Amino acid sequence: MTHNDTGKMPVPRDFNHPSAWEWHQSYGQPPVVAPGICADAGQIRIVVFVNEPGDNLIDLPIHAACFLHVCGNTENVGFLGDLVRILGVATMSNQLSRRSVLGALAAGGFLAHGGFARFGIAEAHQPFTAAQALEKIKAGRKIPVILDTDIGDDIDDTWALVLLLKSRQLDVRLVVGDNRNALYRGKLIAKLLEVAGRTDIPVGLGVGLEDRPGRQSPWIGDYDLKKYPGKVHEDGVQAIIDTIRSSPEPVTLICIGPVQNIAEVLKRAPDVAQNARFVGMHGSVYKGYGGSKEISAEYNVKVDPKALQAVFAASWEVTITPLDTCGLVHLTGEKFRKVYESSDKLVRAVMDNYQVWRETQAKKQLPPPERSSTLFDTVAIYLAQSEELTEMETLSLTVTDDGFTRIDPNGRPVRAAVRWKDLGAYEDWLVEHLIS
Ligand SMILES: [Ca+2]
Repeated sequence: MTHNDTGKMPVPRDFNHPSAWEWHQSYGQPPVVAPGICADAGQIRIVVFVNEPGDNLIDLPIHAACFLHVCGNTENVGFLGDLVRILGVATMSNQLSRRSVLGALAAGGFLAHGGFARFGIAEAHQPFTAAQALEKIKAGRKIPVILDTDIGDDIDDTWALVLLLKSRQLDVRLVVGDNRNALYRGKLIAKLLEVAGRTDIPVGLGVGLEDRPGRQSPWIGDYDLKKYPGKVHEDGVQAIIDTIRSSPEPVTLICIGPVQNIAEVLKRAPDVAQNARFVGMHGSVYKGYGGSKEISAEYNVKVDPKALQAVFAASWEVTITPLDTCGLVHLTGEKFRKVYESSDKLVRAVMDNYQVWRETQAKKQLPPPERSSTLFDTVAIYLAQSEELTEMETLSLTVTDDGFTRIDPNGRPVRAAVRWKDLGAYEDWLVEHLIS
């Protein structure tokens, strides 16, 4: 053991549980890594590899600052029981399954017993939090953000991108198209950035370089992405990685699509979770579509549940607007009219796209709209810069394979905007920011 800088607490840099050797004897094969706790590169891990490294490795954050990597099966319950005991969870059943051990750790048994401080490890990586980001904004500073968007399907992403470009608090470093059909989405993003006069913002092409027509194709017309005056990254996933890695201050990743890009980011570069926080429009916690009492398999989750599972397994802070809040946002009456009649060129672009989108939906000319569609994604843009109008709850959530975000003691902590304090005030905020 060594001592940390304060000299007060022993730091078990390479702490091996005494039963590692016994385990080795019992099972006849050496562990790939001796079970125990190690600290490296500012990242603390509990590492347990049992026989099949890589085969069924699962990553489960038991605390935003920690990873638990377990590779093995329920034959190793005795060993896992030892691990649980050294972590201070004394009353576990002998019939431990891997899942129950993980669940017990995740549910706070580990942290409640002192967590890593129990072992004198104090220098764990601390994730970038919403509180820190909002503090910077309150102090009058902009925060760097990346937008990952499936713009070009539902129209709310177009509203969200324009809202983002209007923000005086958010410094947009990159916009990447999500959910495949990357060339179609890239053209739409680039043309909107040209309208905004913001070709300083790079465009990234996400996973799936197809160029299929979409509902906003008539607005894109014959726009040539090669002529975009700014930078176009053909590998948008790598652009996200590079932007986060090279940012001197942590990045807020705003995700308003099914996050296949982000799953790929985390696969290639799990370290980015240490310099970013995740703010997404995802899921359904207490309410479903249209405020229904039945929760829904929300679209951004259902398209690719495994992608959001990867996001939830990463060690960053996760904040979401589920349908509970974002699914209630529409502009009607005078509020809609203010936007509809605005002469601002970006708002005109939104309205032109809205008209095209409505026509492609209905296959016929419609009368001028009286109201917006549901503006789900705008709420993620809002949450990246303010939480004053929403009630936030930190819930233990799991992404199920059928696309639900369920409250589950085996889940991970997620900050969710579960209710509006004042929906009308949000609608006013939205209109004012759009037409400003
Ligand atoms: Ca979207």
